[in-house]
Amino acid sequence: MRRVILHVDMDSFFSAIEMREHPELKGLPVVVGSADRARGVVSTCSYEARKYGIHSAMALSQAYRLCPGAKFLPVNMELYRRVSAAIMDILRGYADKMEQVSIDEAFLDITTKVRTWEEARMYAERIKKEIWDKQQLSCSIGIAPNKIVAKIASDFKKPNGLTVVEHAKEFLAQLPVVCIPGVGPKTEKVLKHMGITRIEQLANCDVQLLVSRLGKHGRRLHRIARGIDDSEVVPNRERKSLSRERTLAKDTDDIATLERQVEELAEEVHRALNGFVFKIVSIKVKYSNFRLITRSRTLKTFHSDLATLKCVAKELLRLVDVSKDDKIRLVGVRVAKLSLLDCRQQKLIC
Ligand code: TTP
Ligand code: MG
Repeated sequence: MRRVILHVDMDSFFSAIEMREHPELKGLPVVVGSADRARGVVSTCSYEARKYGIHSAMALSQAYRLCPGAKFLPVNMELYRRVSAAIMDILRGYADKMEQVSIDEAFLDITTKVRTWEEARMYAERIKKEIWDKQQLSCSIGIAPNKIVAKIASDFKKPNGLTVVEHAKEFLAQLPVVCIPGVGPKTEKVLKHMGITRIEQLANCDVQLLVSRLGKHGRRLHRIARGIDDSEVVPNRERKSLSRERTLAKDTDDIATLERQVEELAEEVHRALNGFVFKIVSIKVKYSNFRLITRSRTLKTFHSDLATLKCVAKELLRLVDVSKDDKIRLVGVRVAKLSLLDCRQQKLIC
């Protein structure tokens, strides 16, 4: 067999934990969100609450209007992190390589653990059973020859799903383009204008046309649509840094332009962080004459928020000399000393 990648995503994670802790909530619409109901947002909600149209990131006030009878609970992050750590410990035991990508999801490379796709299915059943027996929580699992398809597959039959995909391209063909991680409303709209709503249409579209409308993102989508993704499962302890850089359309000495680029790159880096915290922020600048400099700052503590990343990156940019004779052709933003926090012990797990 080629690679066998398994993606696990816990079902309605925060609310499932609350329902386990408070069995009287079983079967009810449960909404977990910030304590402030007037201005807060929904972190997640039970599948019963989803029937009312409630979803993550919705204003709590709106959730309340949609279902006044729902049980509203504040976020108990310490508890969720503790449960998350216990689940990740279970998963680690099943994988050649494991990469935790958020509080409730992970990729496992199980290539050497199974010989057939049927064995892979049974392997996943064992994982689901152990998580249920030890934590009384359900999860959904996708198994596929690569990471992206495994992730799409875990979302295919939620909750408590198990989807094994042997032939990536065929599986993807009939799905809507929004099933691809990273296709948000903006990309969906562009694709719709091009007459593309299903992944099969994306796969059959001319790649140059996609690139002309969506830039690099278009090339990535075209590969995914054809079931291609070579990215490896990277064990967390091996992920040391993350960076994004961009060659500017035109060399510039305009600080506002450079700041805007740095902000956008910080946003990209932040999206890719996926639950990691960072301690070092750096920027990289290449001048028109290809001279390269970097500026770095080590923060006192670990941070996870975009505001800090943007702010430090822009401060570092201000340390860089820019003039008419010394224009800039490329900027980059990097974070390093990455980690995932285990709140159980308030210490780093990798
Ligand atoms: P998800 O896995 O996206 O959602 P979920 O586990 O609640 O539901 P699903 O069954 O669809 O997987 O996110 C995991 C947890 O992360 C979620 O329980 C709460 C938290 N979260 C937020 O706090 N805000 C958000 O906007 C999202 C999407 C998640
Ligand atoms: Mg989940």
